[in-house]
Amino acid sequence: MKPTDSIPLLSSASRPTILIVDDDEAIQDLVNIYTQEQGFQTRSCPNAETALEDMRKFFCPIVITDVQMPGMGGLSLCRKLRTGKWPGYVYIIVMTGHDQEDGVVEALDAGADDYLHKGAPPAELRARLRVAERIVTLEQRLRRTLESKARQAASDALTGLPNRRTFDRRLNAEFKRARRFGEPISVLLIDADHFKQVNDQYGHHVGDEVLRRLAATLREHLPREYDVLARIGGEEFAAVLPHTSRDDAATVAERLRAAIESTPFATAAGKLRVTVSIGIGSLSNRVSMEPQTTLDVLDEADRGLYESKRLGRNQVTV
Ligand code: GH3
Ligand code: MG
Ligand code: MG
Ligand code: MG
Repeated sequence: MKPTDSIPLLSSASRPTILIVDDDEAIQDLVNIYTQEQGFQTRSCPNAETALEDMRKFFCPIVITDVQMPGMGGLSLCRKLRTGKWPGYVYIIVMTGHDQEDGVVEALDAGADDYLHKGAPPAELRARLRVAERIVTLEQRLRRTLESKARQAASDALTGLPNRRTFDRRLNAEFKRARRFGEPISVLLIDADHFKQVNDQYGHHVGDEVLRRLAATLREHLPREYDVLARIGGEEFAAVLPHTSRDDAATVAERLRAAIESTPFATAAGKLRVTVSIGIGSLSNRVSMEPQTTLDVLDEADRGLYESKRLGRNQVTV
C-alpha cells in the first residue's frame, strides 16, 4: 500500500476542502470568510511547513497560498505539492503580493494553477474558486472511473475473484519475494469435477450460480488475507499461498476439498453438491539444480491435478 492511501479525503462527496496558507492572520480570516460564504470547508495554516504537515493528515484538493512567508516560501510549497504523492490532484492558487506584478510567471512555473492579486475583489476570488472546483471535481470523477476500470480489469465478472491476469501478477510478485527471503511458497490448482454435467443437467445459469458459491466457499476457507484465490478459467481456480510449505499446502488443500464436498450449494435447481480435485506446486522442497520458475511450480500443480482426476477426482495429490 502506498503511504498516501491512508490519507483521508475530507471532500469525498461534498465540496472540496480548501487549505489557506498565509502568515498574515487578517488575510487568512478574509479568505476564510469569502470561501466559507461559498459553502467551502476550509483549513488554515500560518506557514508552508505546517501546511505540508497538515496535508499529510487531511488532504485538501485546493490550496490557496501566500508567496512570502517566514521559513519556506509559497513557491517552494508549490514545488513540494507538485512533486509530493497525494491521493488526488492539488489545485494551487497563489496569492501574489499587494502591488507586485512580478511573481506570476514564477508562481505558474513553480506549479501553481492560478494566481490572485491580494487586492482583487471578492467576486474574482469566488470565480477562481469555481474554476478550481470544476477542475478538482473533474479530476476526482476521472480518477474514480479509472480506479473502477482497473478493478474491473483485474477481476472476474462472475465471481468477483481476481482473474488470470491478476493471478499471474500476484504469483510472480510473491514468488520473487519468497525466493529473496528464502521462504516457502505453494500454489494450488483447483478444478471442479464433472462440471459439464452440472450445466448439462441444470443449465448454464445454475452452473454459474454453483461457480459463484464455489468461489465464495473456497475464499471463506482461505482465511489468511494474503492468500490469493483467483478464477483462472471456466471451472478452474488457483490459490497462491505465501509462506506455505508443501505439507502446509496439503493441509490447506484438504480443508478446501472437504469444505466443498460437505457444502450443498443452494441454487434455483435446489441444493447441489459438487466436488473439486486439487494439485499442489511448491517451491519449498524440490531438489533441483535448476532455479525453479513460476512455470515449474504451476506445471507441478498441473501434474498433481491431473493425477487427482485420474485417481477418481474429489482428492488432493501431494
Ligand atoms: P473434469 O472432472 O474432468 O474436470 O470434468 P469437467 O466436466 O469439469 O471438465 P471439462 O473441462 O470437460 O468441462 C468443464 C465445463 O465447465 C465445461 C463448461 O461447460 C463448464 N464451464 C466453464 N466455464 C463456465 C462458466 O463460466 N459457467 C458455467 N455455467 N459453466 C462453465
Ligand atoms: Mg506573507
Ligand atoms: Mg477444467
Ligand atoms: Mg472440471
